[in-house]
Amino acid sequence: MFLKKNTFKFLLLTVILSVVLSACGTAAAPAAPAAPAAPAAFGQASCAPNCTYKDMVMCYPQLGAESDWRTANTASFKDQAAKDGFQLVFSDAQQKQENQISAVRACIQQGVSVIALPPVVEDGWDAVLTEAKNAGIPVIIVDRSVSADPSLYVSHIGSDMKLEGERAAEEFNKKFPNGAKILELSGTTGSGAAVGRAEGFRAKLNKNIEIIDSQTGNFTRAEAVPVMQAFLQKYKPGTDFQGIFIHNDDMGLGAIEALKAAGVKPGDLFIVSVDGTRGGFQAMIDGWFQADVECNPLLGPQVAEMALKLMNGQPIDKNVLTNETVYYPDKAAELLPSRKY
Ligand code: GZL
Repeated sequence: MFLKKNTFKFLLLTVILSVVLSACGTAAAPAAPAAPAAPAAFGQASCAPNCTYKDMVMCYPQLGAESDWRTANTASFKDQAAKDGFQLVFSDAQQKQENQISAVRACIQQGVSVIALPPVVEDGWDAVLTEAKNAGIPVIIVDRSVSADPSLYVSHIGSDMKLEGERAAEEFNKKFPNGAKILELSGTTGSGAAVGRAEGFRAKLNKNIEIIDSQTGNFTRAEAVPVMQAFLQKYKPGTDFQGIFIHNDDMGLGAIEALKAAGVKPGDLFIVSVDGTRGGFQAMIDGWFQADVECNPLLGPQVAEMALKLMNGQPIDKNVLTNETVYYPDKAAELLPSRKY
């Protein structure tokens, strides 16, 4: 009897032990350490990947209100903010870089989602762009370019200013196959628009066409009047010069005022302007401009889309060029009613 009882106990113990050991043996292996979460993309917001425009605060430290082009550019951003429902922190720097830099610093302090910067000139942005980067705020350069290292901003969207200059030169090359002497009324000194247009113009202009003088009108109608008056004091229209390359329509309208006062008639000179504003179209209809190279200011929709992608941690292109063309008098009257700026 003793043997039976102990055998039973032994067998029971064996069963218990084997159940316990097998349970241990089948215990889930320790979970592998969770893979580290992918680092957030630069500029990604805490609402990612579900940010909407309601979450966006865009800083737009506009450079000024110097031209119809700039007015249309401002409206493009304000209209898009109203349409999409994002907050636009807008300021007007009155064409002074120090004012733009102060506005960017204020936006950094505010902790905006994105800074869209339309730089008045190319140089002098490294410090404030570094401050924005160190604050984790992405910068999209809008319209004109900057000379700062591209690592300091996420993207640039704007026109190919060199191509605009080349397109203007091609008009003079076609008009004056046997050569000519021309004047240049250039934009804001040191601005990416003026630098690029001047560079492209000279690169493409035939060698038998001579630029006998060039002065800046700072992209404004008012400043172009005395510049054109001074040109007319020095050079006889038609005799000393046969054409003018003007970096934007507003300066072109100022030049027309001075030309009219000096007795010059539409068509006496070959004038090529840039922007393609309503004023430029009217100058083509009236016979003053023989071509107007398009420069599109309506960048608000694209920049808003780029900014929302950044907030949601999505990649955006480093360089976005606007598609543009050249307008001519023969279509100006037909197209004028549909012009948006
Ligand atoms: C060009 C833009 C220029 C326009 C001018 O992209 O920066 O500035 O050509 C404007 O009309 O003032």
